[in-house]
Amino acid sequence: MRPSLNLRGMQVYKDMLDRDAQLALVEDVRTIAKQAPFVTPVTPSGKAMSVKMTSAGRFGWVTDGQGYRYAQSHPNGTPWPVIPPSVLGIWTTVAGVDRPPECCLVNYYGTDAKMGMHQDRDEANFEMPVVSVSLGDDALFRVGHETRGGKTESVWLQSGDVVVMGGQARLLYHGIDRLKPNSSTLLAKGGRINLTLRVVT
Ligand code: MD6
Ligand code: FE
Repeated sequence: MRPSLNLRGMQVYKDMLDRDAQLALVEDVRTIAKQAPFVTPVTPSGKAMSVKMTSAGRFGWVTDGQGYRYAQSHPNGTPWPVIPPSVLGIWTTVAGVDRPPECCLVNYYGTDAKMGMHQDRDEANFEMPVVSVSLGDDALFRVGHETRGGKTESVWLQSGDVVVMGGQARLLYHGIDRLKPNSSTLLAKGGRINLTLRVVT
């Protein structure tokens, strides 16, 4: 499979997942959230983030008074659910590496949610890419440089799109500026789900 678009080295596979595959993933997310409910993360400065988060896999992403980190259990004490086979299949198709993902972070964006510009740099091996899957409403994805600031480029990510952030692009700053409300009928209550897959160790 070839990416349909390259944004500063980020490979974007437009429309990789058809409607049935997207609906199956939403069901998988519901199953994950039953065991590991969504929580509102709090930044180290004490602000609530606008997205809600949960995880699957050996590691999940948690925030607490000490900041952000990977943890082997949900804040409620239970281990994270396993990463669904459907999600592992996406990784195998596009990641191009011989290790499976150890974390599937699940972000839910309500209509007004966004994510500030950030780097994904809490993993041990930057030769391992990050793969992201978009479900639901369109989202404006902005990509910059390895340091903050400078000229940026943006693309609207749509339901079924998959992004691979690897190689030279692995440490680029990126974020979600805003959603386009009601642009998708996938989620009955609207909003967007983003899955990000990572090798952590
Ligand atoms: C999002 N994505 O699409 C936020 N990170 O909601 C990310 O932060 C991201 O899309 C690493 C690699 C790809 C991504
Ligand atoms: Fe990210």
